[in-house]
Amino acid sequence: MRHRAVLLCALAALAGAPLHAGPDLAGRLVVHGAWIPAPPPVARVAAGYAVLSNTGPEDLRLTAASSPRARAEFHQMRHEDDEMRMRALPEGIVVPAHGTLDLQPGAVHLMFLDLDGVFAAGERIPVVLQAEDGARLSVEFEIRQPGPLPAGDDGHSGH
Ligand SMILES: [Cu+2]
Repeated sequence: MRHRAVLLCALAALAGAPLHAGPDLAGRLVVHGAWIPAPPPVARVAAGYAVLSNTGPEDLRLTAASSPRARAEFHQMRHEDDEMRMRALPEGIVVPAHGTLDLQPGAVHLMFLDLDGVFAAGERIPVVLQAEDGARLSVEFEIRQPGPLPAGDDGHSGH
């Protein structure tokens, strides 16, 4: 009995540990409402949105994101020549000191590429965000059905 309790404690400690050793971003970065609009089953890409809050006194640059379920890149949508275009941000994104950065449609977002399997509504996709100093934070993006389709656009999706 006693051994079992000790083992459970050890497992619980492991489960709470960051995915990788190294400094932790917890306490400097808070992530709220991380979600992914459920992509069509055949899609190979999906976008992730969230509100990132920097609780610290210095700007925080995030330079990388990773997930076991996809390749992840920071992207930006921008209006160019009357078209919305998306470009990768290899230099990363900056969450201002004591401020927030919204990853949202039409703006900066997290792009998931080469999806591993279907991203189905209800699933939670683990993601590790990494700052330029190497500190990391593990978060989960919940896959949700996007808002209702415009009226008249649901003719082919019923079953
Ligand atoms: Cu993108």
